[in-house]
Amino acid sequence: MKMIKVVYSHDHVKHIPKHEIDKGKFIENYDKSERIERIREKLIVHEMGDFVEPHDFPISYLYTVHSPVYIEWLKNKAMSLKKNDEYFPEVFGYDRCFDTGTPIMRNTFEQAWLSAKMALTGAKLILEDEDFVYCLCRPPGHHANSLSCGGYCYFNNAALAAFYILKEGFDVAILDLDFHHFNGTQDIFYASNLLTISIHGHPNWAYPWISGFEWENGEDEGLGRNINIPLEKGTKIDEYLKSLELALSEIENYDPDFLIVSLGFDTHEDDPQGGFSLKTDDYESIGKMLGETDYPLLFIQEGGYNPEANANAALKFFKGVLR
Ligand code: SP5
Ligand code: ZN
Repeated sequence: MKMIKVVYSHDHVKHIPKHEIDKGKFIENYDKSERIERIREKLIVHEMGDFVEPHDFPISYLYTVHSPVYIEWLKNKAMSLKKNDEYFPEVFGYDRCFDTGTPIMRNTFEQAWLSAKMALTGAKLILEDEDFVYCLCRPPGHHANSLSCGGYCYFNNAALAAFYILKEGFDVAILDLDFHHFNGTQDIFYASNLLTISIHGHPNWAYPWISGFEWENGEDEGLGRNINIPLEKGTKIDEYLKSLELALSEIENYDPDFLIVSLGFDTHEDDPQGGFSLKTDDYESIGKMLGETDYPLLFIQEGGYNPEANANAALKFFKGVLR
């Protein structure tokens, strides 16, 4: 069996958001370390992962994507907290956050930066001639935009990787397969020529509700360079693969040097946050379709909230990719 390079740091387990507020009530936070740990164990047992630690990078890389106002706000807010504090940002204007699922703890800045470094390391490796690299990022990134956190995300890992690749003089596109619309990634590149595509639950019935509609096509230089493919509740693999085929044909027209795939297994039928009906075996066909493209692929982990389903889906997915 071929192996996939996996960027992973065990220190992600120190990111422990305890709660989130759902419909006005405190519930347990869904971003648990098990959702990554089960994937890691599965890849080890099946001898599919060649694991590497994230490298160190200057903190200045954060400023390629995020505004100094936001970076300073997050850093100062985190530093002001005590050991077991969990701060829920004010969503309406005062704080730099757009939902109630994204608490800040004393080490949040550090943990989000660690996750970002995994993505930057992946970008570095893919530029150094790897065909496929998988970054086991946690916390996830695709809901965070230049100015705010949200949806368990603090720094946009995929966008940071994209800027790293651009800076080296190469073209890149971003395809987002997390169940949720990539509102942060869309925002960051909305007026940019860089192609961004997302397949997700329709905002009429799925988080983040206010974005992800088909008519959000980009603006200025980026007009036509953002493509949203919102799908119905209970979407099954046939419909999903049709959408993926459409996305990949757009990417082929654009013809980037590299493709970043924001990967979330919350599209699985057993995911507690999703609403699609993809089965474990389906991920092999999804992986295969991606593996057959001509581009080096950089996979960035986003969501997926059923640890067991994540692990099973990831195994099938990478079997498909490596075929
Ligand atoms: C990275 C990522 O996947 N973030 C997703 C954040 C979604 N949070 C939504 C919370 C509100 C919906 N709660 C639905 C619970 C269904 N049991
Ligand atoms: Zn998601």
